[in-house]
Amino acid sequence: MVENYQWLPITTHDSPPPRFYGCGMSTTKQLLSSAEVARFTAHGFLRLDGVVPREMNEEALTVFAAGVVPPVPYGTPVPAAFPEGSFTRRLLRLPVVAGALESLVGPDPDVDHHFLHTRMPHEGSAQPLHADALIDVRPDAFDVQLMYYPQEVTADMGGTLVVPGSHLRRINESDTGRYQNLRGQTRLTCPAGTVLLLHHGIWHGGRRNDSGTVRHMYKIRFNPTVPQVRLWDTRDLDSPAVREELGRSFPWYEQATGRLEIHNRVLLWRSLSADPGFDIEHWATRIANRPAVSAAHATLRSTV
Ligand SMILES: O=C(O)CCC(=O)C(=O)O
Repeated sequence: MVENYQWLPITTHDSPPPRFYGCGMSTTKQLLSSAEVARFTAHGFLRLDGVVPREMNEEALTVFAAGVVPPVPYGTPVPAAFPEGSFTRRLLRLPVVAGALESLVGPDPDVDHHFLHTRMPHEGSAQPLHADALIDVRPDAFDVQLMYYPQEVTADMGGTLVVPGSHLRRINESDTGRYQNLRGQTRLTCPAGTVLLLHHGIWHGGRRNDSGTVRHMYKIRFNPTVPQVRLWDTRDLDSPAVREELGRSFPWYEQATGRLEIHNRVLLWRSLSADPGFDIEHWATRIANRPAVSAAHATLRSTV
């Protein structure tokens, strides 16, 4: 049975040529480029392949075998949630992880919650498609969910299904569960030590594990504590690659309604890049044009 209607395999479609950081790793925080943040803004996630060193993956698998992670109260700052020296603190300090996270959610985010997701061998069922938590209409802020895979995830291990470009279509948690397959959905296969960073609104779900191996994924949700404005390396802000990423369509988008996704993306990019005039095909500019309202404001201002 073919589960996915992938238009391209996840490894080439969802990220530029995978970035492998396993050996010879720099100790300097590696901020994302504008093109990478634009890609995240369009896709709703960013993939960092094999960025966690082998020894840490082995350590994680030992810790995760117990099946639980210590509870963290909602909204706890990272240093209080994960003490110095703990596995999670070291994971978050890896330069590529730290840089990507800071680029999206800023320095010193709070931990919303964390959870160890385990899919048992031959478990017989998949998780319905969902977005985490309540419907969320914030236009200029988002949480980031980190998903960490300590082991190689092969096609039969029930890797996380993600619907690229779904994060700005506002839905309520599990109401998407009735959708079985969407064109362009991707089911993760990845090398050990892979990290995904996802917009909180992304539609996703754990798939059925048909293998004989337990499959772990450790998820941490982060809340920003600063405005999410130009937090990345903005040197390439005017590069054509940025506009190219932001104009991307996805196979499941409807001919007309799909434009709303790009419109909402434009609004998010205006906020992230502090560029209130940014647009694609004049869509956001046209429907924000209200001369009567502007004239009324001008009159009001001139009379006070
Ligand atoms: O197990 C997975 O791959 C995904 C689980 C998940 O993200 C969830 O339950 O929200």
